[in-house]
Amino acid sequence: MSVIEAEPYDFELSPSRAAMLIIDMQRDFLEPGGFGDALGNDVTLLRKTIAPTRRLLDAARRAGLTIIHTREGHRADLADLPPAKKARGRFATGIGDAGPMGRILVRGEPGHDIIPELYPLRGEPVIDKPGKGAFHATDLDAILKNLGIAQLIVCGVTTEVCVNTSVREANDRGYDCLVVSDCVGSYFPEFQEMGLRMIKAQGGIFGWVAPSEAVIAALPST
Ligand code: TIU
Repeated sequence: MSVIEAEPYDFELSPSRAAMLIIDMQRDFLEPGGFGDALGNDVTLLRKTIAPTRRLLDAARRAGLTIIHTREGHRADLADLPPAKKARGRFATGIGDAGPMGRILVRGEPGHDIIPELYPLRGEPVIDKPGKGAFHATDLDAILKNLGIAQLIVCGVTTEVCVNTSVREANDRGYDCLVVSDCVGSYFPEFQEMGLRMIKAQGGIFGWVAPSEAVIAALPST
Protein backbone atom coordinates (compact mmCIF):
# COMPACT_ATOMS: atom_id res chain seq x y z
CA MET A 1 0.00 0.00 0.00
CA SER A 2 1.25 3.49 -0.81
CA VAL A 3 -0.29 6.89 -0.37
CA ILE A 4 -1.17 9.31 -3.16
CA GLU A 5 -1.52 12.92 -2.12
CA ALA A 6 -4.97 13.69 -3.49
CA GLU A 7 -8.12 15.73 -2.95
CA PRO A 8 -10.24 15.68 -0.88
CA TYR A 9 -7.82 13.50 1.12
CA ASP A 10 -5.04 10.95 0.61
CA PHE A 11 -5.77 7.96 -1.63
CA GLU A 12 -4.45 4.66 -0.31
CA LEU A 13 -3.22 2.87 -3.41
CA SER A 14 -3.07 -0.89 -3.46
CA PRO A 15 -1.18 -1.53 -6.73
CA SER A 16 -2.13 -5.19 -7.05
CA ARG A 17 -5.82 -4.24 -6.84
CA ALA A 18 -5.61 -1.11 -9.01
CA ALA A 19 -6.10 -0.61 -12.74
CA MET A 20 -5.33 2.36 -14.95
CA LEU A 21 -8.46 3.03 -17.01
CA ILE A 22 -7.85 5.17 -20.10
CA ILE A 23 -11.11 6.45 -21.55
CA ASP A 24 -11.66 7.07 -25.28
CA MET A 25 -8.26 8.50 -26.31
CA GLN A 26 -9.41 8.05 -29.90
CA ARG A 27 -8.17 9.76 -33.04
CA ASP A 28 -11.60 11.20 -33.85
CA PHE A 29 -11.70 13.06 -30.52
CA LEU A 30 -8.05 14.16 -30.36
CA GLU A 31 -6.52 14.58 -33.80
CA PRO A 32 -6.67 17.66 -35.99
CA GLY A 33 -8.89 16.72 -38.92
CA GLY A 34 -10.98 14.31 -36.83
CA PHE A 35 -14.67 14.37 -35.93
CA GLY A 36 -14.18 16.55 -32.82
CA ASP A 37 -12.18 19.07 -34.82
CA ALA A 38 -14.76 19.02 -37.65
CA LEU A 39 -17.46 19.96 -35.12
CA GLY A 40 -15.48 23.11 -34.31
CA ASN A 41 -13.87 21.93 -31.07
CA ASP A 42 -10.36 22.99 -30.06
CA VAL A 43 -8.52 19.67 -29.96
CA THR A 44 -5.41 21.25 -28.45
CA LEU A 45 -7.27 21.30 -25.12
CA LEU A 46 -7.52 17.50 -25.31
CA ARG A 47 -4.04 16.98 -26.75
CA LYS A 48 -2.49 18.55 -23.60
CA THR A 49 -3.36 15.30 -21.81
CA ILE A 50 -1.30 13.07 -24.12
CA ALA A 51 2.18 13.70 -22.69
CA PRO A 52 1.28 13.32 -18.99
CA THR A 53 -0.88 10.28 -19.76
CA ARG A 54 2.03 8.71 -21.63
CA ARG A 55 4.35 9.33 -18.65
CA LEU A 56 1.80 7.83 -16.25
CA LEU A 57 1.15 4.91 -18.60
CA ASP A 58 4.88 4.13 -18.77
CA ALA A 59 5.14 4.24 -14.97
CA ALA A 60 2.01 2.14 -14.51
CA ARG A 61 3.27 -0.47 -16.98
CA ARG A 62 6.64 -0.57 -15.17
CA ALA A 63 4.80 -0.99 -11.85
CA GLY A 64 2.82 -3.90 -13.26
CA LEU A 65 -0.58 -2.28 -12.94
CA THR A 66 -3.46 -3.62 -14.99
CA ILE A 67 -4.04 -1.26 -17.94
CA ILE A 68 -7.46 -1.06 -19.59
CA HIS A 69 -8.41 1.10 -22.58
CA THR A 70 -11.87 2.06 -23.81
CA ARG A 71 -13.19 3.28 -27.14
CA GLU A 72 -16.61 4.79 -27.81
CA GLY A 73 -18.16 3.39 -30.96
CA HIS A 74 -20.67 1.21 -32.70
CA ARG A 75 -21.04 -1.88 -34.83
CA ALA A 76 -20.58 -1.36 -38.55
CA ASP A 77 -24.27 -2.20 -39.06
CA LEU A 78 -25.17 0.40 -36.37
CA ALA A 79 -27.57 -2.09 -34.78
CA ASP A 80 -26.35 -0.98 -31.33
CA LEU A 81 -26.76 2.75 -32.07
CA PRO A 82 -29.83 4.10 -30.29
CA PRO A 83 -31.92 6.23 -32.69
CA ALA A 84 -31.89 8.98 -30.05
CA LYS A 85 -28.07 9.06 -30.05
CA LYS A 86 -27.99 9.09 -33.86
CA ALA A 87 -30.48 11.98 -34.03
CA ARG A 88 -28.93 14.10 -31.25
CA GLY A 89 -27.25 17.28 -32.39
CA ARG A 90 -28.93 17.31 -35.82
CA PHE A 91 -25.44 17.09 -37.36
CA ALA A 92 -25.24 17.01 -41.15
CA THR A 93 -22.52 14.39 -40.68
CA GLY A 94 -23.10 12.22 -37.60
CA ILE A 95 -22.35 8.82 -36.10
CA GLY A 96 -22.07 6.17 -38.79
CA ASP A 97 -21.63 8.65 -41.62
CA ALA A 98 -18.45 9.07 -43.64
CA GLY A 99 -16.21 11.51 -41.76
CA PRO A 100 -12.67 12.77 -42.21
CA MET A 101 -11.17 9.56 -40.74
CA GLY A 102 -13.66 6.97 -41.93
CA ARG A 103 -17.18 6.33 -40.65
CA ILE A 104 -17.67 8.33 -37.47
CA LEU A 105 -17.50 6.32 -34.22
CA VAL A 106 -17.72 3.01 -36.07
CA ARG A 107 -15.50 0.16 -34.87
CA GLY A 108 -12.68 -0.69 -37.22
CA GLU A 109 -12.52 2.76 -38.80
CA PRO A 110 -9.25 4.76 -38.49
CA GLY A 111 -10.84 7.61 -36.50
CA HIS A 112 -12.32 5.19 -33.97
CA ASP A 113 -8.95 3.78 -33.00
CA ILE A 114 -6.73 4.88 -30.14
CA ILE A 115 -4.09 7.54 -30.85
CA PRO A 116 -0.64 6.08 -31.60
CA GLU A 117 0.97 7.81 -28.58
CA LEU A 118 -1.13 5.72 -26.17
CA TYR A 119 -1.69 2.61 -28.25
CA PRO A 120 -2.54 -0.50 -26.20
CA LEU A 121 0.06 -3.20 -25.81
CA ARG A 122 -0.82 -6.81 -26.54
CA GLY A 123 -2.64 -8.19 -23.50
CA GLU A 124 -4.11 -4.88 -22.35
CA PRO A 125 -7.90 -5.18 -22.58
CA VAL A 126 -9.68 -2.75 -24.92
CA ILE A 127 -13.33 -2.19 -24.05
CA ASP A 128 -15.56 -1.17 -26.95
CA LYS A 129 -18.45 0.74 -25.46
CA PRO A 130 -21.57 2.00 -27.25
CA GLY A 131 -22.35 4.67 -24.64
CA LYS A 132 -20.64 7.34 -22.63
CA GLY A 133 -20.12 5.14 -19.56
CA ALA A 134 -17.50 2.38 -19.69
CA PHE A 135 -19.76 -0.08 -17.82
CA HIS A 136 -22.98 0.25 -19.81
CA ALA A 137 -23.36 -2.71 -22.20
CA THR A 138 -19.73 -3.84 -21.80
CA ASP A 139 -17.84 -6.60 -19.99
CA LEU A 140 -15.67 -4.14 -18.01
CA ASP A 141 -17.20 -5.01 -14.63
CA ALA A 142 -16.66 -8.75 -15.20
CA ILE A 143 -13.05 -8.17 -16.30
CA LEU A 144 -12.30 -6.01 -13.23
CA LYS A 145 -13.93 -8.53 -10.88
CA ASN A 146 -12.02 -11.42 -12.46
CA LEU A 147 -8.75 -9.53 -11.99
CA GLY A 148 -9.57 -8.60 -8.39
CA ILE A 149 -9.50 -4.88 -9.16
CA ALA A 150 -11.07 -2.52 -6.62
CA GLN A 151 -9.38 0.80 -7.50
CA LEU A 152 -9.39 2.71 -10.79
CA ILE A 153 -6.91 5.38 -11.81
CA VAL A 154 -8.89 7.19 -14.47
CA CYS A 155 -7.54 9.17 -17.45
CA GLY A 156 -9.04 10.14 -20.80
CA VAL A 157 -11.60 12.30 -22.53
CA THR A 158 -13.80 14.10 -22.07
CA THR A 159 -13.76 15.05 -18.41
CA GLU A 160 -17.43 15.94 -18.12
CA VAL A 161 -18.83 13.34 -20.52
CA CYS A 162 -17.27 9.88 -20.74
CA VAL A 163 -14.88 10.27 -17.78
CA ASN A 164 -17.57 11.54 -15.41
CA THR A 165 -20.16 9.02 -16.61
CA SER A 166 -17.71 6.14 -16.19
CA VAL A 167 -16.59 7.30 -12.73
CA ARG A 168 -20.19 7.57 -11.57
CA GLU A 169 -20.93 4.07 -12.90
CA ALA A 170 -17.80 2.73 -11.18
CA ASN A 171 -18.62 4.44 -7.91
CA ASP A 172 -22.08 2.86 -7.79
CA ARG A 173 -20.48 -0.54 -8.42
CA GLY A 174 -18.16 -0.13 -5.42
CA TYR A 175 -14.89 0.89 -7.07
CA ASP A 176 -12.68 3.64 -5.66
CA CYS A 177 -11.81 6.05 -8.47
CA LEU A 178 -8.92 8.47 -8.59
CA VAL A 179 -9.19 10.89 -11.52
CA VAL A 180 -5.86 12.22 -12.78
CA SER A 181 -6.37 15.96 -13.24
CA ASP A 182 -3.83 16.59 -16.03
CA CYS A 183 -4.64 13.32 -17.81
CA VAL A 184 -8.31 14.13 -18.41
CA GLY A 185 -9.39 16.79 -20.88
CA SER A 186 -12.38 18.75 -22.07
CA TYR A 187 -13.07 20.96 -25.08
CA PHE A 188 -14.56 23.41 -22.52
CA PRO A 189 -12.25 24.85 -19.79
CA GLU A 190 -15.17 25.53 -17.46
CA PHE A 191 -16.36 21.91 -17.77
CA GLN A 192 -12.82 20.69 -17.08
CA GLU A 193 -12.80 22.62 -13.81
CA MET A 194 -16.32 21.70 -12.75
CA GLY A 195 -15.99 18.11 -13.96
CA LEU A 196 -13.14 17.64 -11.50
CA ARG A 197 -14.77 19.63 -8.70
CA MET A 198 -17.92 17.50 -8.95
CA ILE A 199 -15.92 14.34 -8.30
CA LYS A 200 -14.05 15.49 -5.21
CA ALA A 201 -16.80 17.62 -3.60
CA GLN A 202 -18.70 16.50 -0.50
CA GLY A 203 -15.86 14.42 0.87
CA GLY A 204 -15.16 12.77 -2.49
CA ILE A 205 -18.72 11.98 -3.47
CA PHE A 206 -17.57 10.11 -6.61
CA GLY A 207 -13.85 9.78 -5.87
CA TRP A 208 -10.49 11.48 -5.64
CA VAL A 209 -8.52 13.89 -7.84
CA ALA A 210 -4.72 14.13 -8.06
CA PRO A 211 -2.14 15.25 -10.62
CA SER A 212 -0.14 12.62 -12.51
CA GLU A 213 3.10 13.46 -10.71
CA ALA A 214 1.50 12.50 -7.37
CA VAL A 215 0.31 9.18 -8.83
CA ILE A 216 3.69 8.43 -10.41
CA ALA A 217 5.45 9.22 -7.11
CA ALA A 218 3.33 6.59 -5.35
CA LEU A 219 3.78 3.82 -7.92
CA PRO A 220 6.27 1.09 -7.08
CA SER A 221 9.41 1.44 -9.22
CA THR A 222 10.68 -1.94 -10.18
N1 TIU B 1 -15.61 10.06 -24.92
C1 TIU B 1 -16.46 11.09 -24.83
O1 TIU B 1 -16.40 11.91 -23.94
N2 TIU B 1 -17.39 11.20 -25.85
C2 TIU B 1 -18.03 12.35 -26.16
O2 TIU B 1 -18.95 12.35 -26.96
N3 TIU B 1 -17.57 13.48 -25.57
C3 TIU B 1 -17.95 14.76 -25.81
O3 TIU B 1 -17.48 15.63 -25.10
N4 TIU B 1 -18.81 15.02 -26.79
